[in-house]
Amino acid sequence: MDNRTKKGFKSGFVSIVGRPNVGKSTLLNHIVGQKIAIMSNKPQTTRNKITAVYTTEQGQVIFLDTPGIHKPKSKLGDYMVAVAENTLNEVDLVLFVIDATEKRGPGDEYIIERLKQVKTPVFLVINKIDKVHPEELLPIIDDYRKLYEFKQIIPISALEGNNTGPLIQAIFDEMEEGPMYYPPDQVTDHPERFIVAELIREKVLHLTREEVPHSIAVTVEEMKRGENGRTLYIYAAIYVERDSQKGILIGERGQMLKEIGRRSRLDIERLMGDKVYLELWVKVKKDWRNQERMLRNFGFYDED
Ligand SMILES: Nc1nc2c(ncn2[C@@H]2O[C@H](COP(=O)(O)OP(=O)(O)OP(=O)(O)O)[C@@H](O)[C@H]2O)c(=O)[nH]1
Ligand SMILES: [Mg+2]
Repeated sequence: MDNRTKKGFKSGFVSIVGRPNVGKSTLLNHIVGQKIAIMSNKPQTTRNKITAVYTTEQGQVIFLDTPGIHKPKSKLGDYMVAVAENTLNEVDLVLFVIDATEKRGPGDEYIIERLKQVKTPVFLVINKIDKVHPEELLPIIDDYRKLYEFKQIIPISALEGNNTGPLIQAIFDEMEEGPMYYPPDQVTDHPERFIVAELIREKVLHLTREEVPHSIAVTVEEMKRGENGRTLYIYAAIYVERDSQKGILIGERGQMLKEIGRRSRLDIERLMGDKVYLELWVKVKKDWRNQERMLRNFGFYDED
């Protein structure tokens, strides 16, 4: 029977919010079993709202992964935080993710203040429990419970999948009967070009340090199939803010760019199931993170 007409089919929207680097994107990818959102150990990895659709017999949950909420230092930062905060009102449930290994800080308190301003129910998801002793969890739970009336408090490891089954069940329990918004085989509504650009950006995040990861943007300039229909030709540009960063990305005798290209190609081939030919350029665009026109060019602000 078509689920769309099935009685008892549940659906809803769930936003995943929290400070940078707590594991929001890792959780999203784990739930849908596919890499939709890029991940790295650098804070502020996610820059846009990333949609992932999870469909089962029980229903359909649309997860929104959001940029980590932080004190913005650029127009891009302002945009990122606004994206995350704006979801709070639009969804049926919020997952507030914290890192069990990090002390509660002003960033968490700021988020809790925002949560108090909306009526949306909130689960506290304590992530990275694979890194702490179970005894360390109780004080964390006690501490947070005093600050806000969470509907549920669920410790998990998004990386290892510990306790994520009960989390998913608790999410479904919170959803009301509703329509199937997306076809059951669809996992995201982002265009392939966006995901390809993100996968390239992820490799740069993995291979560079300090300010470089924050200073780059990636655009796919062209994506076309070869005559045999099997090979995918992709031309992409990596934008940096300074000449010195361009030097870092190209590397000695071009080794760095070659490695970024190699790793990206493997990931893109896995995603597309086709052979990929990838050509990368590095371009300098001074201070692009503060230029509205450039931000628009790179696809930020698209939604408003
Ligand atoms: N040990 C451990 N590491 C984790 C877990 N979940 C995520 N991580 C790691 O934490 C880092 C950040 O993960 P992300 O998923 O990119 O974090 P995020 O919250 O999306 O970060 P932003 O997009 O920057 O806000 C990565 O190095 C992950 O591998 C977990 O359950 N256990
Ligand atoms: Mg993220």
